[in-house]
Amino acid sequence: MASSDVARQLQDKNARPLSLSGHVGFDSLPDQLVNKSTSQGFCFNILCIGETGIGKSTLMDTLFNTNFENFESSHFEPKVKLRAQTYDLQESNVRLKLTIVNTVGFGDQMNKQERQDCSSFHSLPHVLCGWQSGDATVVIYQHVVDYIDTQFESYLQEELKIKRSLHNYHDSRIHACLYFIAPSGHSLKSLDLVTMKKLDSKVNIIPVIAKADTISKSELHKFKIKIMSELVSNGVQIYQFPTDDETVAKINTAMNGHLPFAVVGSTEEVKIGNKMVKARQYPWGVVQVENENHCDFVKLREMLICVNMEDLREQTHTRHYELYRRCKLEEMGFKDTDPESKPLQSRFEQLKRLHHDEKSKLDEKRKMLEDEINTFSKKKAATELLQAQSFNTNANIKKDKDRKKQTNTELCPLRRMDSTFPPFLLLSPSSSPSSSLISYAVSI
Ligand SMILES: Nc1nc2c(ncn2[C@@H]2O[C@H](COP(=O)(O)OP(=O)(O)OP(=O)(O)O)[C@@H](O)[C@H]2O)c(=O)[nH]1
Ligand SMILES: [Mg+2]
Repeated sequence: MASSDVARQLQDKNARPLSLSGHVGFDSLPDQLVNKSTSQGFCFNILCIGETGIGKSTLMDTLFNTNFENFESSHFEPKVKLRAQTYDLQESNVRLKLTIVNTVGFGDQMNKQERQDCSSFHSLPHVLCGWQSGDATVVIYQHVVDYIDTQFESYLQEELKIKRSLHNYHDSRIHACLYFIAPSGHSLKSLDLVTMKKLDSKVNIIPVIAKADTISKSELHKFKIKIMSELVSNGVQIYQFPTDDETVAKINTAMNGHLPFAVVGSTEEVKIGNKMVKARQYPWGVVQVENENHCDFVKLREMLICVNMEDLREQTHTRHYELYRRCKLEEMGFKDTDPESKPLQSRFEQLKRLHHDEKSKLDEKRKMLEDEINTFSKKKAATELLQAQSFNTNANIKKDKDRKKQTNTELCPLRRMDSTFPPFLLLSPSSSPSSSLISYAVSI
C-alpha cells in the first residue's frame, strides 16, 4: 500500500490513532511479504521485436549473462512467428521464471512496392491507412498484437474460473517489449511506427537502437533526437520509467532523457588491462559493452532489471491487462455504471431467461418433429400393409388360374393336340378314338 493511502486511512474518522506501549510484532509484515514472494519466485516475460539478425538473442544473452538456446532465423519466413522459451534462473536465493519471446521473420515479408507506398507517407494516420488497405500478409504487426492478446485472454479465463488457481498459474503476459531499431541513423521505418502505435496500449515498450557500435557518436545523438520526435509527433506512448516513487525518481527521470538506449551486445570476453570484459573487438579498437562511454547497455540493464522490473510487472497488470479485461467484459455485455442495479446479477438473470426461452422453443420444435415422425411411421406401416394385402390377392388369383388351367388339362389331355391335328379330327367326347384314327388314315 502506498504511503499516501496509509495517511488517508489514518485520517479516516473511524480510525483512532493509538500509541503502543510495547512491541507487538506487525512491523515484520514487510519481511513476511518478502519471504513469501521469495519462496514463491517471480516471473518476467520479455518480448523482443526486431528484424532478423538485428542482435536480439545476443542482447538477451548479454543482459542475463548466460547462453540461452538461440535459433538463427531465415529471411524467407512466409509470415511472422512468435517463439517463446521459458527458463528457470536463480540469483542468490531469488528464483526467476524468465520467458523470452522472439519475433521470427519480422519485416521480411514486405514487397518493395508496399514498402515504397508506406515510406511516401509522412504522418502516422496516413501510414496506418496505407498499411490497413494493403494485403493481409503485410499486416505484420497483427501477429504480435494477437500474441499479446492471447496471453491476456488466458489470464482472464483463469480469473473467471470458479475454481481458479492464480497463485500457481504460469503468467505469460508480456511485461516488457524491447523494440529493436535498426542503426540506420536516418529515421524510423513505417513498420516500426505502425507496430509501436498498435502495441503501445497493450505492452510496456522500451525502444533500443541495436548494434549501436555501427553508428558514429554524433550521428547516434541526432538519431536519438529524431526517433523521440517521431514517436511524439505520431502519438506513440513508450514506457516511461516511473518518477512518483521518490527512492528512484531521480535516476528514472535522468534515464527517461536517455531513451532510446543505444545498445551493443556481445558474449565474447576481451582482455582490457588486467580484466576480462564483454566487448566486440574490431581491427581499429574494442567496443566495451559495459562501458557507459561506449553504449547504453548498462543503463538498459539497470532500468530493466535492477530498478523497474517490479514496476513493469505492475503496469502490465494494472494498466494494460486492466484495459483488455474492461473491453472484453464490456463486449460480453457487462456494465457497472450504476452500483444499485447489481449489473452482474441482472445480466445473469437476463441470460438465464434468454436461455430458458430458447430451450422451450427448441423443446416445442422437437415435440413437433417427433409427432411428424410418428404420423409418418403410421402412414408407412399402413401403406406397407395395403401393399402386402394386394400382393397376396394377386398371388391367390394367379394360383386359382393356374389351378383351373391344370384341371382343364387333366380333364382333356388331347386338347394339347389341337394345333397338330386337322380340324376335322376334333372329336366330340362321344366319338370313339379308334374310329377317329381310322378316318385320319383314310384322309391321308
Ligand atoms: N556490430 C554488432 N553486431 C552484433 C551486435 N549484436 C549482435 N551482433 C551480431 O549480429 C549477428 C546476429 O545476431 P543475433 O543476436 O543472432 O540476432 P537475432 O536478432 O537474434 O537474429 P535472429 O534470431 O536470427 O532474427 C551476429 O553475428 C552477432 O554477433 C552488436 O551489438 N553489434
Ligand atoms: Mg535470435
